[in-house]
Amino acid sequence: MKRLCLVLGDQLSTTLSSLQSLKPHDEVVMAEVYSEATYTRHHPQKIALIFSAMRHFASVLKSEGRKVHYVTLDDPNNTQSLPGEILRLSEQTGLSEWVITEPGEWRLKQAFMSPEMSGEGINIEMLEDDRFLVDHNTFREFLSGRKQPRMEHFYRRVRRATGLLMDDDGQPVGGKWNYDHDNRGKFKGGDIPPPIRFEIDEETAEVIALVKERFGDHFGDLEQLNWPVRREQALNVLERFIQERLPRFGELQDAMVSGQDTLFHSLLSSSLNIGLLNPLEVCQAVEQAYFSGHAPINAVEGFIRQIIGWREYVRGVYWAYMPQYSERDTLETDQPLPAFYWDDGLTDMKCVGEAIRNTRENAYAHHIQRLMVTGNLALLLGCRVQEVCDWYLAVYVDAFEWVELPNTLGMALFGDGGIMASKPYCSSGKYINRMSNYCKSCRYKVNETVGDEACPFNSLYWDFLARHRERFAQNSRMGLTLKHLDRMGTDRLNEVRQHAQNLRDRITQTGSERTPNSQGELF
Ligand code: FAD
Ligand code: DLZ
Ligand code: SF4
Repeated sequence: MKRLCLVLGDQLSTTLSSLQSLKPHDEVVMAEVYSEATYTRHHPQKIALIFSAMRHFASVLKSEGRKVHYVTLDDPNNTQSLPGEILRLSEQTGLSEWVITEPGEWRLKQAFMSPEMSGEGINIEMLEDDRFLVDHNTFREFLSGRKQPRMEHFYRRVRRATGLLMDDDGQPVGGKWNYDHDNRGKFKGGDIPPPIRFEIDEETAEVIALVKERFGDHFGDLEQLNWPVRREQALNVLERFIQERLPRFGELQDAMVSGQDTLFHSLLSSSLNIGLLNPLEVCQAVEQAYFSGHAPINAVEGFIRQIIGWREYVRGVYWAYMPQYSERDTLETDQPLPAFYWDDGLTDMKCVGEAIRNTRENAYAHHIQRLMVTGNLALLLGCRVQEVCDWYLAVYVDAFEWVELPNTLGMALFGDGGIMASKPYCSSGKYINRMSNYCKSCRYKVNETVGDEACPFNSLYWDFLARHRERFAQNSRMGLTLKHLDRMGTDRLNEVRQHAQNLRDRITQTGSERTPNSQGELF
């Protein structure tokens, strides 16, 4: 019997399980729909990337002889939702048998498996997404019986299972599983290779115009689109990363530098997440750079750990704990996300302004900007978890809920109470000063805690610890930090907490941490 196969905007791999299962006469459906483009207010570059990559992928399938029903956003018959398009295309073609690779997000899986579909006589076979290295059952088996799951244990299993960076005798190459200790350098100079700039082809230019017209009011610039929309471009980014950036990737993985938005990072997340590249092929290419002597072990191991460790781990956590996971809020947050998250012009904090500018201009910020600048600040302020998660889902080109949610709710906000992180990733301005050159050109003084010139991270950090003292006292990894807090003394702590409270009030009332001048003006 002839079947239809729905391919989603982040399933652009010819090796996709659903595509592999098709017979020559089966047909493919791809649809640009408003409901996906607006379920959160995605950055315009993200929408343009997905639409352009979808259009290019449809051309690839057609060139291979596959019949593709491609529904554009402005098709007058478009129902503007994916379930709606399943029903419409079924009626149009007279076909009711569908095959879909499991979507990356829980909400969409629910929508496809809903009784409404079967009630309409639609039969959907859902296949596993085998572009990931670890399936749901294997991850649940890893979790079972563990009170405190740890990424490191999981990572070693995946190393063994894939054989990546493993000796013939089953030992890790170089003798150690993890070289993170060598990966905490500050940038002290040297050339930083610029990212590749892609030429905009006709297809992409058309999409950019469409997105500007329909979604131009979303946060984010769309002057350029430098994210790969075709597999060949993604392979090009991979090759350039290995040649130019990988050797220093490890050492400078956590560094931050003013005006340097990408440093030695790979810029591969969007290509991996929408399916232009496969994680195993990426890791094997990077592993080869170690064996050929091109890149050191700390860089190669550090990179491979991000992909077969963190990336697979967050996906496992997402599917093991959803849908309850998205409701978690261990630290009982109640503050609004500051207005400057949507407008970098509203803050004088250099580190925050840089991260948000990068986000606006490129739909990108590297990991430490996401975790230790914007994530850390939202954590210290006590911003409402759901609001913060929605921001991260909207603003990054690589954001899909399966990867964004555990990283934001779990890793950055400690909202899951310790599944993703054994202790909160919280810090004062000291950490940012150690890892960056931001503080040198910031209007705030990183060594001051109270007063108009004090770095806001400092008072907020101590206030955060004091606010959650009782809870953190249960966590053995927080012992030293709490000792520092206790050493502060009550009077000083009260003064610091009052300063933090004033800051929080000002941010809520004015959208900025700036102190108004004598005329009450902020800017
Ligand atoms: P590199 O630094 O070059 O790292 C290489 C690859 O490792 C990345 O491409 C990515 O595929 C993988 N990786 C690294 N860290 C992680 C991680 N923690 N989780 C999953 N994969 C990882 N990543 C996303 O892909 N989508 C998101 O929506 C996303 N949201 C995040 C939100 C927060 C609050 C934080 C702290 C991290 C988030 N990350 C997310 C993880 C990470 O920041 C990005 O994957 C990375 O910055 C992408 O840039 P890159 O490709 O240059 O990465
Ligand atoms: C992110 C996205 C956007 C913006 N638009 C579409 C679309 O029009 N059609 C489509 O099939 N997929 C789109 N996507 C990707 C989906 O949102 C993604 O497949 C789900 O979030 C599951 O990960
Ligand atoms: Fe950020 Fe504080 Fe440093 Fe300014 S002084 S850049 S606010 S850490």
